[in-house]
Amino acid sequence: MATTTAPGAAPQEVRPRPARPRTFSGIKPSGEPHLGTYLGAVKRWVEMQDEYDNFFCIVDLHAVTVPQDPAALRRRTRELAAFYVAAGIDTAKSTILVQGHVPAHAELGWILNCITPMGWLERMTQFKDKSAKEGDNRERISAGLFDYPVLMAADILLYDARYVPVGDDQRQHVELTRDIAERFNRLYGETLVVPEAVIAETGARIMGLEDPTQKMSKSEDLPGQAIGVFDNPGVIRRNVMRATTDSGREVRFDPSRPGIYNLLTIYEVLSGESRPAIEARFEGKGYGDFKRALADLVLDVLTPIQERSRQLLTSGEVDDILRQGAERAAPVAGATLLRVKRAMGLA
Ligand code: ATP
Ligand code: LTN
Repeated sequence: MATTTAPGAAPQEVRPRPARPRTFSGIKPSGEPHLGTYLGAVKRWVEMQDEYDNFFCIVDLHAVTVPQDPAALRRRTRELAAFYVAAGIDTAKSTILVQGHVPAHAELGWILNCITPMGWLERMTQFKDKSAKEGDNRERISAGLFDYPVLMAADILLYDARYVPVGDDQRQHVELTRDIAERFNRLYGETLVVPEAVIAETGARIMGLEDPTQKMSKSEDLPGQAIGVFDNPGVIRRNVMRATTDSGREVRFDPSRPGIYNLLTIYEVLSGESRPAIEARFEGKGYGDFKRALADLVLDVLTPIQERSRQLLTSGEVDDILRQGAERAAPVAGATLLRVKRAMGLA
């Protein structure tokens, strides 16, 4: 770890200087994690983790911007942590933490609220989309949903993260984080590291299986839209076979055919094969053969992850990982918070 501060000790004012550049990213425990979250986020984290000093978060405080059942939230928080580990996040290289276990997130969130103009938040497309789903009814949309990107900025800035590996839908929130950090630094002097989004060229926007014009999402109402990473094999196979495709036959990467293009993209990211190699493999075969091969591939990847997740959850290992994660994260976050407070005259 980059800091020498012992867990529980008073945070020191020194800026933590990690030997490797920092990364920070997170996922909400608000629904079942799906293949889009895996391909757009977790798989990339696993691939990048050797080069960086990583903090991967389960952002429970973001989940409660919309109503959550308490028991389900508790269960999903543990399951998501188990999924991170089972998918390959190595706690020797990366810290896994629950956002709500480190109070500095909420505290810096409040402070940054006070330097973030309302106008910046009003331009966030995710807020516009999510509030449109509620009929733009201001009585039903929480202030937390509006304010959500400021808490995300606090998450990232607390760890002096240089890189934020996310899916394409989070690009605007990382840009906002940069604006907030720059504004803080202008107002109070160089204090915060200005981060950058890291977005893959392929797989950063996996589309739904039923409606391939919409992002695969856990808050979608269409039952076959997402492949849940914990779904059972029968459900996964059925949903892949039923995925919406056009009436063509050729298995080719053609962006004007969004259904088959999306399935091929999933195949590409999961297999690591090149597009020409994939097209050659399915030359002369129909959509049915391709879908069967895709379902096999998805199951080859997800089945061991599901088994390992189950072990981590039943053994209680995941709870130890999260306890240790909070202990490692708290001093790093605490040091940044203290720097911010000193700069503003709050400490
Ligand atoms: P919701 O749609 O309910 O807001 P979500 O399904 O987008 O949730 P998040 O927790 O918001 O899930 O996303 C976690 C990470 O996964 C983010 O980095 C996000 O960009 C990425 N991600 C989510 N969905 C996709 C997708 N369909 N394709 C690629 N990346 C995705
Ligand atoms: N807003 C993100 C989740 C998120 C996040 C973060 C991602 C919260 N804090 C910090 C990266 C870094 C989402 O909706 N997927």
